[in-house]
Amino acid sequence: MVHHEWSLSAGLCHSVPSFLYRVSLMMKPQVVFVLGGPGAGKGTQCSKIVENYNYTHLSAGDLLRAERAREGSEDGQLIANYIKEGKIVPVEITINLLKRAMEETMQKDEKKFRFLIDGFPRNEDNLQGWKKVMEGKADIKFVLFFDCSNEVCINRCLERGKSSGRTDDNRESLEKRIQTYLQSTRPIIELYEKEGKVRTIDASRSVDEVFAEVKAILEKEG
Ligand code: UP5
Ligand code: MG
Repeated sequence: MVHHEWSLSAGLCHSVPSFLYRVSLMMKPQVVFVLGGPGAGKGTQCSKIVENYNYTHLSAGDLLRAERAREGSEDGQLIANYIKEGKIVPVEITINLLKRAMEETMQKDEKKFRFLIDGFPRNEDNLQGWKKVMEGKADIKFVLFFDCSNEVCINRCLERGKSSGRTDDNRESLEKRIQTYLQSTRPIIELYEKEGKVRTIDASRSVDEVFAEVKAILEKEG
């Protein structure tokens, strides 16, 4: 009897389950983590990706700087201190900002479910915080890793510091940012490397040369 009912509806609604399956996949955020040293070009390349592909760029650093500037923010002072010292803000703050930004984006337009999460996760605390809040709720497609020497990173940030107004684009903060990157962020990239999830790009070349490689990776990954 049960079998009979099932076979009747199976013929009738043949396309419904696959449609629902597609919708459920569409609704789940698809995430690319974008990592690399300070000034490696994460933000620059993410902007170019957004111009050419259907991705939303969320820079954890930009979200933290906006929260730092927000009047009435309880975390503003803490964020300011951490950024200047090149230290990584406790994940409870960052993950809430990221989650809210993702939700707001998808509420406005449900087709915007692809995200470039730039500058996160930077350490073990970030990784655990992501897992606690987002595991099962978003898929990590891969990690784009912009690889370049510390020297190139420092020079780019010092150059930008002439006009950026960023409190951490000075030699003293940069030394600390580089140390944090080497000690805390590289091990996270290595963890993803072991899972076969890292796509490494030589970020020391020109913006256009780097982007050509980014494009090749995105076309391949689909
Ligand atoms: N430039 C870019 N590409 C170039 C190229 N190929 N050739 C020549 N020049 C190039 O680029 C940096 C500069 O280089 C620009 O002037 C650009 O024109 C030029 P950009 O694209 O801005 O590089 P990006 O990698 O984004 O550098 P950024 O300084 O943003 O990297 P950081 O990772 O240091 O900064 P972020 O904003 O992510 O974080 C800042 C701080 O916030 C952290 O140190 C930390 O304190 C805090 N933070 C957290 O605590 N938690 C987080 O999750 C995120 C941040
Ligand atoms: Mg940036």
